[in-house]
Amino acid sequence: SQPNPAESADTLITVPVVVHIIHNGEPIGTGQNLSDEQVIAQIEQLNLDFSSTNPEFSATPAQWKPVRGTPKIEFCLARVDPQGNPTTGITRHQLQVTGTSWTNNNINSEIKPQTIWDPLHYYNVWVLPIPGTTADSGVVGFANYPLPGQMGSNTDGAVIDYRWFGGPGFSQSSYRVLQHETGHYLGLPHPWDGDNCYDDDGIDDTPNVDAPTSAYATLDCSDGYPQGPVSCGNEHMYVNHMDYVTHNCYTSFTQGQANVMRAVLQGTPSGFNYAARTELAAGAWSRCNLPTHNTALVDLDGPADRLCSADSIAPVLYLRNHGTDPLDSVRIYVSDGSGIDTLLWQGNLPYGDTALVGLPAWLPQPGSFTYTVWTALPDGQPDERPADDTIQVSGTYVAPAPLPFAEDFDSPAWNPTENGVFPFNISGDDFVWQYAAGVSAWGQGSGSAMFDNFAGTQTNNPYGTADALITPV
Ligand SMILES: [Ca+2]
Ligand SMILES: [Ca+2]
Ligand SMILES: [Ca+2]
Ligand SMILES: [Zn+2]
Repeated sequence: SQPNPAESADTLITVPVVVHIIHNGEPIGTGQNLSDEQVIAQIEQLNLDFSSTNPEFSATPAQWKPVRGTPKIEFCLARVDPQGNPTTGITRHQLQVTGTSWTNNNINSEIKPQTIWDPLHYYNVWVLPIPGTTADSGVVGFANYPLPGQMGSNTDGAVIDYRWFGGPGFSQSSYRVLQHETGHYLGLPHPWDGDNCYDDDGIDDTPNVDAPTSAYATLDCSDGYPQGPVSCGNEHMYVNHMDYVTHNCYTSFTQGQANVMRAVLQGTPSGFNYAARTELAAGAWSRCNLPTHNTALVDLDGPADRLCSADSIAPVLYLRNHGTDPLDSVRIYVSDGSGIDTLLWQGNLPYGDTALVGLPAWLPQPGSFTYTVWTALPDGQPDERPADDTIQVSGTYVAPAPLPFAEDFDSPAWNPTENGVFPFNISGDDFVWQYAAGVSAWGQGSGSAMFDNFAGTQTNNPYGTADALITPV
């Protein structure tokens, strides 16, 4: 059994954010003058990814699951500005961005100094058109490390191109640039830091590589996670937020990265020559617009993606309070598709704490299943961030069979599971064991199980990948 990286005893660290929208006079919601809703959606996605409640987290490929981690950092749009006035945490400035590239422009010289809020107490994020960048390519964001001299200066923060900023339901090119730049802002280098195999990022659990994944391959993770390219003898951990990869491939940070970011905010970064961003987190509640009622489902132990046990399962749910009001009660719903169990959890859970909730014993039926848990009405109130209220596990249950067990693969019905045998695509690529009609084995029988090693390409049927036939014994 693996530790639950989504759960950790670490306290939830809060960071106030101000988003500066730089525009040319367009109406709000038009062009680079992004709507409040789009900004809020991006901050929500940032919070899902920094609390490991994003839906992709549990899909992190098996070889990286043991090191994926949870920063446990909550970003909140400011509710008071540096002068003490109420605010939405979103400012709008009509200012012209000039220049020819991401390094030759007026962003650091004019835009930032004219608009920045006290950088020791607010994480400043500027959303604007970066010169030379388009919706398809270019430098889509940049940020400074927490280095002495840069931290607290009038350029301290992150810049994101407005075409690469938003959330699900909006039409940006990606909503994962802010996560990457926030990683830099909190001290994370790229995994390929140094551009060779001799220097690395100073973090033990990120594989040492010599270039971004995008320099080796254009991956697509819309239909599973392919094998990553290899450099310096290591497979690229392309699902990591600090890599460059197609945006639908990101799932997680590592625990080593989470530790560095937390250390920067708690004032004890080691191994890096960083200053500490302690004032950012200290007393953040007084500057922050945090949800009052918000539960998050951070993990689910029990229903795995392949099950071969005849015993019933006792699933355990990890429920975290992300609302400022201590959580006294919440409704929990459980379904495997054949009905809904309803529970009322009651207790007293402070902001940021996690409760382990035992769910009703579950005996899966043979075949594929989808097991879903969701919550509603924390303290009887609507949940203010519904995106983290559901957790779902899909898989296949094989009823154990007695010995001796036989399967001749003659009938197409074996695939899947005439007798409980089914193909399992371990590597998630395009090729699996299949039924081959009319192909006998040494003249015996009329069908076979066949794996086509010669079809496909290095991308969709790569060397070195594994596929399994699962039997019920
Ligand atoms: Ca490393
Ligand atoms: Ca919620
Ligand atoms: Ca395969
Ligand atoms: Zn970067």
